[in-house]
Amino acid sequence: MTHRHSTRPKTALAAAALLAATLTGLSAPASTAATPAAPVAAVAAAQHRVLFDNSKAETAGNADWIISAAIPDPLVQNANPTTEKSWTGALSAWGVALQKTGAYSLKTLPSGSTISYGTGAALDLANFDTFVIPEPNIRFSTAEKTAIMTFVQNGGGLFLISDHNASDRNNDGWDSPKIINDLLTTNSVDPTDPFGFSVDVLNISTDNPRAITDASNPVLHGSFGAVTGSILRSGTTFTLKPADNPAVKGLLYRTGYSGNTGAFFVTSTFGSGRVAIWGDSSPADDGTGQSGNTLFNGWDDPAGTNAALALNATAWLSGAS
Ligand SMILES: [Ca+2]
Ligand SMILES: [Ca+2]
Ligand SMILES: [Ca+2]
Repeated sequence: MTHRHSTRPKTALAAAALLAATLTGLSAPASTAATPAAPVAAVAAAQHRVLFDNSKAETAGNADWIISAAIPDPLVQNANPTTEKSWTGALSAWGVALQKTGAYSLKTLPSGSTISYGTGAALDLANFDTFVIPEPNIRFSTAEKTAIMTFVQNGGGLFLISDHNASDRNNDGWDSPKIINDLLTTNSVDPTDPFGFSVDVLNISTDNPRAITDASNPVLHGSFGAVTGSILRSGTTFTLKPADNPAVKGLLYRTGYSGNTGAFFVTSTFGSGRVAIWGDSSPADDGTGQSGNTLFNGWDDPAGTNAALALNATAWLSGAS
């Protein structure tokens, strides 16, 4: 499906920038070429655009699901991050790992924003390849549901993370399982399980879900490493509904489950876009973030290969694999 990116002007722009960088490099004196060339090269290579959502109370309670406290642009906090602590947020390990490849451009949709598609705004979904919604805690509006679904239908990548039942961190009556199921059943584009799964309304205390065996799967075997398992620490699972969308595929399962029940990480396609969903926010938690939050390092937990799973999935959603 990489064809969906070939028609976008960014490819030509990136090629032009690369050519410009090459020409600059050729003409620059050897004594000064190394230092100034680095940021130019990074810009030229940044072709996968990922937007992380923070418009749905993703930092409520003990959640701190942001890649950086600098919003919308994490580079304002540190333009050349070296470790997850270069950026502040419990998802900073995720963001920094992508940034360090030089192949990603990352932004965060600020609190108070409206998710849009096709408005021409700088943070409109049409300007991104992938949209990550890490445990939403506010229900999407009708217009936002249309925007998300149309974005995916037209080739966008959507990465959803659900937490467990009764995880309403901002006490507005809506938690992430309920919010995601609402998206899947009441939207103007396709309200009948468009991606072929639904979120189970469960609170599973602990498990270490394992990956299926599929040597050719780009999420389980991607450029960020092999995925063998993940961790579940108060989370949920998914029920697959291939009759609604045969593209749905369970990649990791809760212990004792397989087939259409108990899936912990699921991928699918819709229109020309791609979708991934994870059944817990804990695996992406890198254990450090803004003060006042109780965080745990799931990202590096040896009981899972959570970094590889998050990063490979982001790459696949973005058309990078
Ligand atoms: Ca809520
Ligand atoms: Ca959890
Ligand atoms: Ca962090």
